[in-house]
Amino acid sequence: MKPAATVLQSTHLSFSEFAGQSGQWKNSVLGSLCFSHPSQFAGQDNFDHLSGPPFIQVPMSIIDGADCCCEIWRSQTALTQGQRGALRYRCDNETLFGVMVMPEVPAAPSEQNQQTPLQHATESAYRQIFALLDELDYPFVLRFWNYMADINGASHGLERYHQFTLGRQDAFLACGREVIGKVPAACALGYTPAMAQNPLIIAVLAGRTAPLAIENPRQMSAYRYPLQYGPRSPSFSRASLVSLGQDALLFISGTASIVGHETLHAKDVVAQTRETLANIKAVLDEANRQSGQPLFNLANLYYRVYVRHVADMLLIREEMQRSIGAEFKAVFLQADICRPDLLLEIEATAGHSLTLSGAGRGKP
Ligand code: 3EB
Repeated sequence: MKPAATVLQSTHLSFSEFAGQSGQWKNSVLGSLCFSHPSQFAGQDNFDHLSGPPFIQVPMSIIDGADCCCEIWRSQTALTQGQRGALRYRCDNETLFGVMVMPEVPAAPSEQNQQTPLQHATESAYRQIFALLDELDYPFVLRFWNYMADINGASHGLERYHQFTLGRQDAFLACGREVIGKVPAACALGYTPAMAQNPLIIAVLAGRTAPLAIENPRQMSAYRYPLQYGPRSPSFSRASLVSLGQDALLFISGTASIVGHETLHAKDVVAQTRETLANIKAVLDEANRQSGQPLFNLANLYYRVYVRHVADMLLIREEMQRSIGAEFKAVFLQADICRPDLLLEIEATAGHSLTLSGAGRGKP
């Protein structure tokens, strides 16, 4: 039998359950992502932003799975923490979790080479993250999470998501990172401008053992997307398969109704859901093939579903039940997807070490 103790665990709790944990429990937290309508973050000041575990607050409303807005990564071993500018992190011997909140401010005149504020914020954030990973020797990114305001908007003649992919790839190249092949799993979503500064919000999980970058045979690799999707191809893989101790963790990137490089089923949310799940299934098959064991299936994933139109949620959930089975663990959030014709995007995590508290139904 596998020992119960694991290196890295993920737990899903409500914000108040999280805040109410003991100091000792919080000391074991590497970092977390909390999703909530901005008004719900108010009054959560009992959370010590400076000395507590690094976490990001993503201003997206929960549509379903309401008790489960925080994804919390914990470690079994001793942690250290630190800060470099706006980048906060905690790490154990194997993994580092970092968070960064970057306001969009125009580039200083001296360094201004016609970068838009979002492009500049993105390149700067990614350069700082890579510098920290190099300095502390966590060379391999397992997963990036990216959230920005108004992702479908445009300025300076460029869609904002494309400004982001431009700044991101420039930072990858400047920091000697590969932009083809061995690229990290990621997601990139939009939130409704809600806060004073509407910053770019990034979380990163990095490690010391190279993950396997998984691609999807049904989809063109995103890093090979043609120019019509922006001046730079997005630097992410479809999933990363990570070995930590005896555990296998799978991070499935944001996945949508894209086959080849084209969006399918514009305006048909049920068909987009079915296609998205077919893509996730293909990624799982690929992960199982590459790990040589049937470790992963649709029923043992933890899903985060980003829904453009709140009213579509029930149809999406019904279609997920048809494809996965009646029982699955998911949180549904309202978010904007990077292509205007995409109505949803689904990401998922799987791993033997995952502690899943049932999409909010169970207590920790
Ligand atoms: C897609 O497949 C949908 O730019 O980091 C999914 C996951 C998407 C990650 C990213 C974008 C990103 O192209 C969009």
